[in-house]
Amino acid sequence: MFCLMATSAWRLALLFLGLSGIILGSWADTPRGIDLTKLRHFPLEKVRAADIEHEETFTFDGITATDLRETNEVRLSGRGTTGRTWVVYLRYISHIWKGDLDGNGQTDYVLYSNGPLMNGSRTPVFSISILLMDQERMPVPFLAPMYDPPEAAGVPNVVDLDNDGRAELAVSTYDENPSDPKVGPLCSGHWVTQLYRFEGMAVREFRGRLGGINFPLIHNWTYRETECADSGQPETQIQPAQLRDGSTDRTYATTTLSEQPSDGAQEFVIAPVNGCHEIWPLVVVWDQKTELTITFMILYNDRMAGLARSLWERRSRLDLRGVSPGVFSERCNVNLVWAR
Ligand SMILES: [Ca+2]
Ligand SMILES: [Ca+2]
Repeated sequence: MFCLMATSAWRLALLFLGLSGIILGSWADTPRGIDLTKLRHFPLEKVRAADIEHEETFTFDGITATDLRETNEVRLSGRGTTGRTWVVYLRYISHIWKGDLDGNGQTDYVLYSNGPLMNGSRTPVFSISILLMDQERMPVPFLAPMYDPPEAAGVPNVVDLDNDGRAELAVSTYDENPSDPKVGPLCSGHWVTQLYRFEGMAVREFRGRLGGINFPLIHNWTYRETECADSGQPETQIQPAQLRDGSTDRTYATTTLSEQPSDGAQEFVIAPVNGCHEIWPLVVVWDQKTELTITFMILYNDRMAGLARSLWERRSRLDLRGVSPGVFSERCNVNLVWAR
């Protein structure tokens, strides 16, 4: 689903474009069918609306954010009310917002970043990283790649559509599965907007009608009459929209690493489970007795591979949450790995 997974497919697509001489647009010039700025927003308080600069340390609410220049990452660290420490590693932070998303009385954090995905014109170039804080002030993470840029005024994706004081998160994704049969390949597709709720220290997809909108909201787009001609006859077979499983509220499978991870590898090779032999985790929680370590996907450093080696050496149990089949067989996208 993510473009990291589809490098080869994109090479083929670019080759096709090069050969055909067609110049197509991208997600930026296709209608999404929903304007997030018009929705009822959940009020968030701004903590910071500027990059954390190289080697800077920034403290808020007892949490310390440090830019680690050598490894191109930002480390957040804090301590729960029981004295247990927690550490979060992520690539970059451009904005920090806070608010009680789930209504449990504890302030949660919404971090906006560039990346971590790249590579291909379908790639969501931003991401929203959420730390839900439990009653002991320990964080539970959630990462959603985003097409929407951060805004100084607020986070348009964090909404309260039913006005109950609890937030929902609207996440839009883009595909090129044909939705218009009368144009050629890469000339049509879908925008899908899925809605998530924060419940029980997890993220659960909501399906149904809320705030006058049916979710998931699927909007077909096509380049017919612009870049792509109407052929007047069926060219392609319509395919369903890609729906993403972004939920983290239940464990889909439990497994272990089955191979010693290689240097720099972002994927985990696991004992096969539910058709997955390799996984790309967006976030890994390593739940140890004295410390909780959370690693968001970071490209171009060895953080995830080093973590995988530690999990391999300890034969840690891995709970997989939010599992979607990958573009290629047996390699799955996993929203959250909880390792013990
Ligand atoms: Ca909360
Ligand atoms: Ca709500």
